Amino acid sequence: MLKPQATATRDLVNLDGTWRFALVQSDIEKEAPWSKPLPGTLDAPVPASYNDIFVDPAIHNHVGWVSYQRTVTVPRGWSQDRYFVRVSAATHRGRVYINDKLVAEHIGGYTPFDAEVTELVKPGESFRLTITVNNELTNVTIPPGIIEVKQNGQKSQRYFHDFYNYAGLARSVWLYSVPKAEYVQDVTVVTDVEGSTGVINYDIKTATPEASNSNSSSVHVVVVDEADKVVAEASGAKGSVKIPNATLWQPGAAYLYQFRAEIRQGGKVVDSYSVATGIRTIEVRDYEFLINGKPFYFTGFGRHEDTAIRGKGHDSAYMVHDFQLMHWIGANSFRTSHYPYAEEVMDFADRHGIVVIDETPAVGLNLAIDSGLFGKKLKHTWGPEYINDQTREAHADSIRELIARDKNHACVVLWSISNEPSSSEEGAREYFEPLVKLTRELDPSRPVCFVNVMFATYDKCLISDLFDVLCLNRYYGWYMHTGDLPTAEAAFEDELKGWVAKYKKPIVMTEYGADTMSGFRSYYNAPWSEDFQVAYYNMCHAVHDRFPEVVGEQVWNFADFQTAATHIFRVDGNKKGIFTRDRKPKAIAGVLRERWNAKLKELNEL
Ligand code: GCB
Repeated sequence: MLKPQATATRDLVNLDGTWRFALVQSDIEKEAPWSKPLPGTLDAPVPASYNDIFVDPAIHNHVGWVSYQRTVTVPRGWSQDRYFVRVSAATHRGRVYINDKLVAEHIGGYTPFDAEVTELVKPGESFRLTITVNNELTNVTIPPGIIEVKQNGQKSQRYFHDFYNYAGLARSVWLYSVPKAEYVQDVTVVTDVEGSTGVINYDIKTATPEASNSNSSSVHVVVVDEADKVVAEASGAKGSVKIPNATLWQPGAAYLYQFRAEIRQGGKVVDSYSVATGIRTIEVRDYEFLINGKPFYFTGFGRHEDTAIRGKGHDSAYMVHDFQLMHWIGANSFRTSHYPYAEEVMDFADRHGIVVIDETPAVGLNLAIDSGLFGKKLKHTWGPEYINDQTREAHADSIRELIARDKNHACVVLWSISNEPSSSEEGAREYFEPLVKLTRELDPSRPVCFVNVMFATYDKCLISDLFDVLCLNRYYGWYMHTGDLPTAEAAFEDELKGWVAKYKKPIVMTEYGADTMSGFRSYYNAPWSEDFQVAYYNMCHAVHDRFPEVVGEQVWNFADFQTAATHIFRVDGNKKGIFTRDRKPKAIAGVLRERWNAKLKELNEL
């Protein structure tokens, strides 16, 4: 799915700003918030999660629908166009109304959708745009959750993932146009390298909504380098173009060509769309992860889209600052834990040569963690009562939408289809096999992983052989052998030996970390102190360095982040950040900086 862009044949109007806002208090069909101006006096910023904007527990804790509303005018000049409202994310379910009419509904809180307006409002006219957003998570949504009704009749939301269920319109809303007669609907690029020649294999889909003169039109591609020089051209909707002496997209040294798909009619360009394309290869060979044929070592983070007040709201200042911090500390990669991030973030990673493990929102498919941590009776994850066939369909949709959105990003080197599912529980294999197959069909060009939870060790995990890379989250010294680093070290090393002996696959440590209160110092390395965090990471790194099969380390987490208030072992959120929530470094930051910059130097010298 293409991100809207302004070109000579397309326009783009940004609808961000403050919108009218109201909770839906009763039955949404009866209240019909779209049918009239919203009641009350609240305004909400877009993009932002709404939860922390207002000083009102009723809004913060609301479970159900909310409404956003504003007036939009269709530009006068759009009579030859089709036009759409594009919602970059409505978490977790969104409906779009043009005046009184429902024009789109979408489930899945972190991927975009469009609503066509063309037939409903003429150019130059205004309309009431209402977007209703629902934050409920059930056993058939991704991520899943459970809704309970309290004694007082109010709904409450439980979920099994460790980040706050921020909701609303956390990413931009747009109005955009495409040419009515024929336009570029989708572009897929897959790159390759032959000696010093870069190859872009492409597939362009066009749409001809009005049974039209498409016979007389043809598709062309033009590839332009960073100096704006045309370096290759070709004709046809499917094929490949070659770029002699291509500059490759490298981790830490990005280079992007503009791959322009054009529809031409009688020599005239009637539509064009450009995809920023980094030419690079990815390969998993034995236990190596190769980018452009060279062994790669992931340094960096599991992250969250999370800041004070905005929640998951996209913010360019935070984005640029976070990338600056990653550069400063020597991070060459991150994982979009635990959901697809804003498209702007993916574009930025492409531009700055940061490698991304791109993850679906399939997190919390695990009732064993909850039972294990709190000593509750073990409940089964896989089966009709919780994660069932319908959930798997929603999961499949989340994979389809992630790949449709992010397939052209050079930065994406690995798809992660789930974080910490209950992979050692009976039923996991039956659940995952078709999803792995689907991912490979949708994108044969990239390796696939899932992220393994600490209980599902090499002797218990039922699905690791289905994947290309072993991604392990391990908390030896924190959740296990808390504070006892010598015992933790021995246990961690033992487990890694088990994985290495059983699988000939690269291992990426996708999570390891310790909660740390910024400013708490201890002569005795007490857990929660900055000193313990340093000692903990030094222990883990000593173990990583004993295994050539470990090809990456992404610490948990980039910054402190908000979690559900019902997690009594969290005080105002998860504190495993290397940076605080407002991006101040903890003592560990300097230690990582030294280690990772040395690693990057080694990599560059290979
Ligand atoms: C995990 C989860 C992550 C949590 C983390 C923790 O294994 O993948 O979402 O935040 O542990 O800090 O407990």
